[in-house]
Amino acid sequence: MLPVQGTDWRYGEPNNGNGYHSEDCVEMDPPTGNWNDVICNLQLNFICEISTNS
Ligand SMILES: [Ca+2]
Repeated sequence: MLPVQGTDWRYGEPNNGNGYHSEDCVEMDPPTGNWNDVICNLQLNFICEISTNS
């Protein structure tokens, strides 16, 4: 597995819950795919790792 290279945060993110709570996980916002830091006990869909060689 390769480390994350680059970022694509939504405007204003990561905001760590604006100081109200800790946000140590990340979701992707459809349809842009921009990132948002979120609390880690949310049940969300997942993405799978794919090869870039195909
Ligand atoms: Ca956030």
